[in-house]
Amino acid sequence: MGRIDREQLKLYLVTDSTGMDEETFLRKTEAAIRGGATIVQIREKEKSTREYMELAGKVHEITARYKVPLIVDDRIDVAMAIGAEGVHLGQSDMPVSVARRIVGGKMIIGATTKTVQQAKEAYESGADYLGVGAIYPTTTKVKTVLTSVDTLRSICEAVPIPANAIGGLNKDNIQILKGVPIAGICVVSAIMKAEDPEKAAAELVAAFEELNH
Ligand code: TZP
Ligand code: MG
Repeated sequence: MGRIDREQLKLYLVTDSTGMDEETFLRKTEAAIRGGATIVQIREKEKSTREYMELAGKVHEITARYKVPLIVDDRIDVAMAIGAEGVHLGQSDMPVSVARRIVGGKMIIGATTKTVQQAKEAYESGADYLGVGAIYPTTTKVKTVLTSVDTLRSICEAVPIPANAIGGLNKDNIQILKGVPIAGICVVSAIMKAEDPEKAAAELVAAFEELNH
């Protein structure tokens, strides 16, 4: 069996604690899981290593209760330290091949890829899933360029591992992905900035399932 099932990628929450106190952040994250988030990535760009570890540990306590995998953005050390299920690596992070050598065969590795060549390389290096985007412009702090839906489709068709779309996605605009063989959608703001993250997550799951009818 693989390290991750396609179904587990259906609604991929990427967290962002910016502008929230910790209690609110943890409450929103848990609400999103109750609403249907199938996997969670903790993504922190400003925190010290110690702070990142501590917050990731708290998120892991929540995700473990719901049997949802926790992925740590950027940092294999933090992921290993807290016993997270996985790590997510971008094109400026540690190469997937090196990370795979360090973390061993059990940990999930996700990779951000924007071209078919990057996708093939990530797959051949041991990545388990891909994140592709940004599909739409995003308000989340990230260094990224837009990726076309055509490129997303080509990536899905070029590699046997599942790929998710990311970037500016919400329940009202994912129709653009209809017919593209993605495993799921990754969202930050559509859940983290929602008044009711549980409802937001449930609506995103419904909208995604609608795409596949
Ligand atoms: N990578 C590409 S776009 C993005 C990342 C991390 C941010 C997506 O955030 P949002 O709020 O769902 O647009
Ligand atoms: Mg990164």
